Amino acid sequence: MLSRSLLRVPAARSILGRRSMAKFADYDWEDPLRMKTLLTEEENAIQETAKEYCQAHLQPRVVEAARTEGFDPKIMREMGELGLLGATIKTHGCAGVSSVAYGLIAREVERVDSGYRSAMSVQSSLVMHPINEFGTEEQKDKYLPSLAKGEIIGCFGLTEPNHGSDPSSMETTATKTPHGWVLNGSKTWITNSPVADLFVVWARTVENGEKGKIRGFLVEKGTPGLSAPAIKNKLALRASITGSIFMEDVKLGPDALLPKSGGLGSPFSCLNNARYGISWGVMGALEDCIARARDYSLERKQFDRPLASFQLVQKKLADALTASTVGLLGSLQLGRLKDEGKWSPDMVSMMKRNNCDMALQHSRSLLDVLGGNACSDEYHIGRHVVNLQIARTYEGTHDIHTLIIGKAITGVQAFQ
Ligand code: TGC
Ligand code: FAD
Repeated sequence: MLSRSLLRVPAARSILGRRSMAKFADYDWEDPLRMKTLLTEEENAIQETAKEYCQAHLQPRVVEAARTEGFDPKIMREMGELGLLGATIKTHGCAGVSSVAYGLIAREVERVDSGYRSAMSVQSSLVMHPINEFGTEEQKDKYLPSLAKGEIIGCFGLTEPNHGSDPSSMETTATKTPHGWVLNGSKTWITNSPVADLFVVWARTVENGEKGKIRGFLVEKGTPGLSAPAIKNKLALRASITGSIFMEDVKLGPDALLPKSGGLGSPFSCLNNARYGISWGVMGALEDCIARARDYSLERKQFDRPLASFQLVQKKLADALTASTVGLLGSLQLGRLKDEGKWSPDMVSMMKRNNCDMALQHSRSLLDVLGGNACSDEYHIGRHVVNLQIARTYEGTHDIHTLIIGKAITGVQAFQ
């Protein structure tokens, strides 16, 4: 027994009294915990702009694009016109918005398809960010404005055929010569590479026969020795284009080096931003699955009742909506911390891992609601499910992020 009843405390009495008489707020299944009220006016407006574009211009294209593996590069120009590319950068014609606004853009793009979000986040976080962070003023002036407008497309080559989770063992080399650098090696599973005008390639430097640090290089399309064939017949992310990068004695001038890059921390700093964006994006894909499964369950009848009236269907919707609501609030808090400079990469790993896992688990469960129609691409959820398996894999697999978080908790490294 409490020695002093809570009800004797005047403030508590009045709170409890008010609560018992209160008229509750309406429950909005599209925003159950009123996340909109935590966003600034500007962030809400940016989300609305992104949503209008994505629903009017990307959604009508996506089924055909996924069927034919047909990525339309015009999409990058359209996104550029709206200021969706490199949106957090404050100079060179970029929008200079908050990290939260960047997350909201990723959420709206991936509500349509993870592949479109991939194309957008590679351009923004993995190409424009390293140029802005590690480049010279000349490199920034030369590339950032046209990347921001989507006039040129970029890609990011870190993964190699023999080294995915462990990029520190990469085999690609950049050998110093009297005239600059010579690149040799290959990269695989590279988003945008077959349509890229500009390649950000990570390579281990070799100077006077000695291996040095991993550094970033800017390679333009058409440079002799460079090729980037597409990887066809993918099972997922079919609306985005993915390829290899082959480099055979690719000769570059000294100005191809991103001079402020040095060590694995440089590509990882790009991944922090992209992983953060993915944590928002996959929640958009899950929200789309929830909306579609809900509509379907209200329309479709079995045993003379709408599917929505069955408890097992309601459980799937309730579990999925709880996961998307909690995941979005986690990403929002992470975004605020990022903007205040109070974040760490381990926090990003936590939200990337959790949200990808939740999105995959619950979209998979909602696919059941469609019954046999799950088999048809016109119902969209199946496309999200296969995409989300890869969102859980790229930018660090689920298990790699488990080990990053485990190391942050215990201080003990468990990678090898
Ligand atoms: P480790 O010894 O832990 O670290 C090496 C150096 O890097 C620094 N570092 C970071 N810096 C900034 N941000 C981070 N997140 C960082 N993580 C590590 C670290 O401080 C250290 O610096 P220094 O100065 O002491 O040398 O590295 P490790 O070799 O043991 O590797 C650790 C591990 C496994 C976590 C890491 O290699 C990893 O994250 N692997 C996953 C690889 C990955 O995420 N690849 C993504 C490829 S790009 C992609 O998938 C694009 S998909 C795009 C799309 O379509 O959306
Ligand atoms: P592996 O590293 O071989 O891992 C295989 C399995 O082993 C995984 O389950 C992994 O978790 C597990 N594993 C590995 N090491 C450990 C360990 N120490 N402990 C426990 N388990 C472990 N890369 C780029 O550089 N740029 C891009 O633009 C890009 N886009 C991509 C687009 C698509 C569509 C895809 C599919 C991939 C893309 N990637 C890109 C590559 C992606 O980042 C890698 O696939 C990913 O990092 C995993 O590497 P891997 O495929 O070599 O798997």
